Amino acid sequence: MLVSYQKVDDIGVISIDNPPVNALSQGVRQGILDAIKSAEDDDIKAIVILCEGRTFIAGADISEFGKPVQEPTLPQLNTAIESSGKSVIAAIHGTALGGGFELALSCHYRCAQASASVGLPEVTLGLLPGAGGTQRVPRLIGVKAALDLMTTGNKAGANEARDLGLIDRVLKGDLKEAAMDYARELIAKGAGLRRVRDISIPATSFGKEAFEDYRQQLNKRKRGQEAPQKIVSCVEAAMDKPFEEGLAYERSCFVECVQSEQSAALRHIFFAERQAPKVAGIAKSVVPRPVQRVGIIGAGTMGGGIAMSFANAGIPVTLLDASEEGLERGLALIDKNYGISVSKGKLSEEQATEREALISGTVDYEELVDVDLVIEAVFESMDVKRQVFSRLDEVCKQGAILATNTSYLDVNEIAGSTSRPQDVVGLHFFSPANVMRLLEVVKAESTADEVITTAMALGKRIGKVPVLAGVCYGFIGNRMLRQYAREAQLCMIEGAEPAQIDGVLTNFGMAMGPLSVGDLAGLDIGYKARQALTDEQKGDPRSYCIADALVELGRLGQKAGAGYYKYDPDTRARSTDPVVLDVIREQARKHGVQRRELSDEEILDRHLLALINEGFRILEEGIAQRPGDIDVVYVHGYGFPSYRGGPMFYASQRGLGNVLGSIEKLYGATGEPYWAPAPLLKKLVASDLTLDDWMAGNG
Ligand code: T1G
Repeated sequence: MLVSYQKVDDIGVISIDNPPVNALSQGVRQGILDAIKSAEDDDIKAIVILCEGRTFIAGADISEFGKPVQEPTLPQLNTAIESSGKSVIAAIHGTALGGGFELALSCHYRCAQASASVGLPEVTLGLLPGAGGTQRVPRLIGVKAALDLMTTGNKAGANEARDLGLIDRVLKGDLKEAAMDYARELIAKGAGLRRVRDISIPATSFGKEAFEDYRQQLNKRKRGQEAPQKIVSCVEAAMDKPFEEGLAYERSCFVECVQSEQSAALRHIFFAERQAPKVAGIAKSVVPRPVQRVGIIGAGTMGGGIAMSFANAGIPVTLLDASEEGLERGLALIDKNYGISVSKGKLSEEQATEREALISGTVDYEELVDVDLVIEAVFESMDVKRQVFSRLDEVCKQGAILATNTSYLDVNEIAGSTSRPQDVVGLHFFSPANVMRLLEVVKAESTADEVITTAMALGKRIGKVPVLAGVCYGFIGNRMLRQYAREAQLCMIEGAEPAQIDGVLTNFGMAMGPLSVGDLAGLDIGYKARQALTDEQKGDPRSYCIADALVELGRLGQKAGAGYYKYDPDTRARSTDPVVLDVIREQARKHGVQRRELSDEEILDRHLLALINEGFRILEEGIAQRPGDIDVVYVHGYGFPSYRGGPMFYASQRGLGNVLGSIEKLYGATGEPYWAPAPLLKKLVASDLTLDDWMAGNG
């Protein structure tokens, strides 16, 4: 039964039971409406609405979007609740989000368990609160607080929500009992019907110029996104228009958002993130191994960041380094990072201390005998890694998982240096590892299903988005990045300046342009890696000659104050450097490249199509399970704009025929093998199939 109604003394109790998160499906909306009508006719004095299971309503049912709207709509339901002749009290536990919290706002009173939180995260789905949230919230807590709540999508804990005025009472003890007591209290004092819609917003509280300033801030904070700006307009309407007109305006803006490409993309990412950790072909009976203690080899930047990821999840970590000074340096960096989090207000002193205390250091492998998982994060050299793994093989207990953080080396070869290849897996974190959410879980030939299941569960437990990858050079993300980075180099030597290339990609929505990323990571990393390769392995010299020339000039990137750009020593602001333009022209001359004007469109297309073409190859080879996995990799590991859904979703929205045609043009113009269209792309276009068709087994 999705919704039940029962009379308890003089209180009607409406209980919702729609696992897993009590989403407001059509059946739930109808059930609540029917229950409200039943309660109207009962001789009761108040109505309590609460939910079974883990949480109060977590929002509209996102899976219904894109389908025909079925009545009663949520705004209709909320109007019925607010117009009720009986006081309606929302009793909140877990997370009351989106339409769930909007339903609570249409109630006359709201109470919540101290552990509960409330929020309007619609903006993270490219939407806006479309069931009265933009009209009721500013009436309850004022314009500025309402704008902050809705444009960030952040949750507010019960106490903060009460202090803001979003809820009236923080409950103690059992939810239902405490909510019933609160209802009786309201009845006893004749609290009556308190409709949020009747509250007016002081006209002087937020002027036109304040709204304009807020819009400017959003242009920076939420660059390129449509929904945040619409939220501002809806809140402005709450000030300027009568409630019903404000609701109607909100509804029209909401419908525009639901139909927008940005919202389709963000909803795709929402579900793709939750799909990614599910591994096809592994039986549900395979349960994760317990992981209570973790060891990490290598106290460098990556090892330290990984250690923090586990400590942040409350998992004790033993951090091992080859030398005392290496270990000290690593622990000092961890301490510094926690200090920064505290100074930024992201963590309290005690939280930071508690987490840091979970990380202990050692130079002795014998201290790893009891760990359930070890993650190696040493220098990217196969010899070094093989030595580390054979040592771990000697020391670690049976059943311990031995993981490598390598970003492109062959995990099969690493596994081969142990007597237990079934326990070896790749856990590829992204720098800074305590911040970036992506975790590539690399399954080698012998990796046991149980190890993969454990890695996926652990990835979620430490707040990452785990994605399964097969073994190849660069797995999913770095393999695609090589194609993308090549195009940046070729566009540069053919005629574009670094600022134009980075400008085109950041205007598209990338967090950073490819050349700025190079300067951030350090140009010497690629340079050193290339020294170990033959000319044949290095590929087209035009794709690295500029980088090599800059490194040989000592321009290693941000850390050297100069790379593709020069950096202000104080502000680290980036600016074009004529020296670099001379280097580019010199390398073009040296390699016989006739420079020309490149359009922004050409630059953008070449970068995106390079990612997409490689993505199709990765799918075809089974290196990634699904297109959505590739999208999650690029959004959470490489700064691809989530409101464009990732490279493969973008390709689908653009149309695979259009994508193929554009790639074929590049192939025709260059004759380069990497522009040969991926066979899977050609096959889908030839059969007029989409990637969804292919995933459904029709391709
Ligand atoms: N609709 C449908 N399914 C949902 C859902 C939703 N709103 N929220 C979660 N699920 C599914 C999810 O796909 C997964 O399914 C399972 O529930 C567990 O989720 C009119 C229009 C509530 C904090 O944005 O933030 O209301 O993979 O793995 O980590 O203004 O889910 O098990 O098959 O995330 O414990 C606004 C979205 C909607 C909240 C729980 N609401 N959800 O986190 O579990 S728009 C949201 C969450 C709206 C109104 C507008 C989280 C959670 P499966 P999970 P979790």
